[in-house]
Amino acid sequence: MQLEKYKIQQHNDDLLTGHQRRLSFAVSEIENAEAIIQKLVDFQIAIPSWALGTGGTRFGRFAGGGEPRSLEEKIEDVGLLHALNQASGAISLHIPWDIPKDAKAIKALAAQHGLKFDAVNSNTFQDQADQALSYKFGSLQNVDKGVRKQAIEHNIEVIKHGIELGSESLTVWLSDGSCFPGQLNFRRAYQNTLESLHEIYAAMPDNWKMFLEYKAYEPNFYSTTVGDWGQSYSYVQKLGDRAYTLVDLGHHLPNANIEQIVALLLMEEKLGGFHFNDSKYGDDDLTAGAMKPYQLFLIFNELVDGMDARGLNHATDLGWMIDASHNVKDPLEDLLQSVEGIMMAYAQALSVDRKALEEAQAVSDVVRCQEILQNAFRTDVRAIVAEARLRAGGALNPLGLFRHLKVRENLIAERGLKTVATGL
Ligand code: LRH
Ligand code: MN
Repeated sequence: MQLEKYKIQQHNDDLLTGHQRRLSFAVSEIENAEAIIQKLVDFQIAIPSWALGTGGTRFGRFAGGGEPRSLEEKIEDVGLLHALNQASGAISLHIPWDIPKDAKAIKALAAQHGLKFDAVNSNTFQDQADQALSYKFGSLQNVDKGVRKQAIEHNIEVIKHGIELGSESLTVWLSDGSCFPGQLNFRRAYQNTLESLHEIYAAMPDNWKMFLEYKAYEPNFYSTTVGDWGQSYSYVQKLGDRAYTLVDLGHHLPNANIEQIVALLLMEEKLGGFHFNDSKYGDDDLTAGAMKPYQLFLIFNELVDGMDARGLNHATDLGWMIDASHNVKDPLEDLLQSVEGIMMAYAQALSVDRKALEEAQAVSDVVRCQEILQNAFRTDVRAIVAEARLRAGGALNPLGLFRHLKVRENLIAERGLKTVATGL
């Protein structure tokens, strides 16, 4: 469904007066508002190609209708999100769920929608119909050298698809691990995995990055071979300068201090990027900022501090991606909310009075430190985030316009109720 510019203009005209009132108050409250708005305009979050349909669990899946039936329709849907919020300017593909049949045509279609291709994701956690050897007992860790070879070749295949689309990074998430004590020799599993990752790393073009995503558990329920930030860090240290750790917010054990992990990986120059989502219990893949918005703010607080300490370009030097699954929400509405949640956390982190915080930390004035952080977290930055959208040509209220234009109803009319998108 194409979204005409005049419809966004009309929507913004109706909301402008209220917006300007809220904006002038926010600007009066936030010292560096102008600089923050510019940073927000530049900040783009990649949308996962595997999260444009209804997700499910082993207990059931409740399809919402109008889901994309092809990669072309997925690009149209991400294009629509980007037209609404001007902050979703990239799509992250998962192979083989989204193999481009004609890469040139797909790249051109994405460009028409103002979209680039972010990291491509390999998949050695499922057996494909035409696959010779099973990944039941793992892929890169597998005791069978033939299985490891098959998995390495798949990753190299994924890199080839990425090169054709203009992507410059590969995300490797391995479900590899074990379900019972004694099932696995941890040292051999580590060595097999490292040896295999070396072959994949060597196959990447010189300007590519490898993101090694860790996860505490699921689908294995006793050990995971890339199970936490320390293990991922240990691999990427050995692999080379262009191997980094990827932090999926849902991949930690309960109460893990993710913002501290982020601060250390960034300091060690081994933080590659994120899969943003939220969770209360496990890898729930819920809307970013829906459960723990303060944690998301604290993570961005460490990101802004750590990136500025190294003079990094906020918009381009790390991989900003969403990884979510939608069991009860409309997939596109959920993604609009996730982008908004991330942009607000980033804007609040940019508004932190860093000089005052450093002075308070230097004298261990714990109370003042909290006051400074929570003042930023309690600052309403919604008008600032909306202003960035407005300046970039987006809608002041993306979700409101999405509903006003009856986008889902139109997609159901166009695609039908029973269509199922590839992915999770
Ligand atoms: C694993 C994960 C990984 C993807 C998959 C879709 O839980 O986060 O990033 O490959 O979800
Ligand atoms: Mn992920």
